[in-house]
Amino acid sequence: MPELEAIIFDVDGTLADTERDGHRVAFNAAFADAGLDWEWSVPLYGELLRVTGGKERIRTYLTEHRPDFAPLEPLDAFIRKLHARKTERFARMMQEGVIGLRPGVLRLLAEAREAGLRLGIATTTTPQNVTALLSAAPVSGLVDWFEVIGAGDVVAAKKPAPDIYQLVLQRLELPASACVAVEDSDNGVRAALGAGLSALLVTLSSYTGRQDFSGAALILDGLGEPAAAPRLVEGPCARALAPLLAARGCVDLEVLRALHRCVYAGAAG
Ligand code: XBP
Ligand code: MG
Repeated sequence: MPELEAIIFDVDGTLADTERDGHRVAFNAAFADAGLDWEWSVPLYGELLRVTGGKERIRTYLTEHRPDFAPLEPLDAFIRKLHARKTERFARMMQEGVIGLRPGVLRLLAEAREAGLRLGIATTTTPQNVTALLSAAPVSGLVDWFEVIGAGDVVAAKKPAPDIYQLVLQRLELPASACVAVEDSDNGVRAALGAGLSALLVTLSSYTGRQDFSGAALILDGLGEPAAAPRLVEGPCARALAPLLAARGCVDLEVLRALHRCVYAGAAG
């Protein structure tokens, strides 16, 4: 039975519910800054989220919704600049505290750190976005709690490809079986499972409730806090973990250790 040594977190949707009121708004602000009358509505953005990565998302939007659009410069450069503006807008929004960490995130991170577990991040988002989000948290130096931050274009293929998780595991010098991963989306689940991270917890976010999480060990509607327990959704470890989750009242380290045991030793207790 492997020992649990690290927790690897996704960012968007997992550490913070950033897509609808963060990234989407920042994209629209960047479009306006560039003099474009494009507006990504909440439902349209939900469709576009199937494509991970902001630059890739803009490209898909152009192909599918603006086939006649012809920028004055080469398309790659146009998308790069527009996306850079979006990153500026998003980072500023995070600095202003528009979106905070999800309930239970700081509590769990602090508990894991205190217990000597190692922390990592595996995300599709641009590195500046991670720094801006974590720097605005009510704990100074939070970004340094993460030993490895794998983000953005450092890998050739973004989620659902497993590359970003493989990179983070390589940098941690750990096998997948020594880690629990926390995700919120189907693309993230495919990426984590593709890298062998079977001890996988899904915490649903605003856009991801109806997605397919097959293969994830446990699906909840959040980490919860002792006064606001998370709702159990499903997953092969759901039944085994339900009593412990009810007793603890939220996802804490004990629950994560039990999840890890459920996957690797077939037992929740
Ligand atoms: C997150 C993403 C990101 C953000 C935007 O996916 O898809 O593209 O929406 O980030 P995940 P950038 O949570 O699965 O990692 O615009 O910086 O690319
Ligand atoms: Mg996510």
